[in-house]
Amino acid sequence: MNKTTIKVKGMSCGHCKMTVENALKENKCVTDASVNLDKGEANVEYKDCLESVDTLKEAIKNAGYEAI
Ligand SMILES: [Cu+2]
Repeated sequence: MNKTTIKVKGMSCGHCKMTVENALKENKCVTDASVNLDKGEANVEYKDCLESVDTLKEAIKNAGYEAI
């Protein structure tokens, strides 16, 4: 299992947290996604089938937040 932490800008409440987590989990290679609102980070676990972490950043952007 692979893990990565992505900095996410623009999240402010539980709704944002859910939106970002669900956007990440829509990727079938993602096995777990949890957002830390205080740190402004998303911790993601994913399988080898994920082509690139950029795919996850794109999903966050499409959900309306900024991935760094
Ligand atoms: Cu919010």
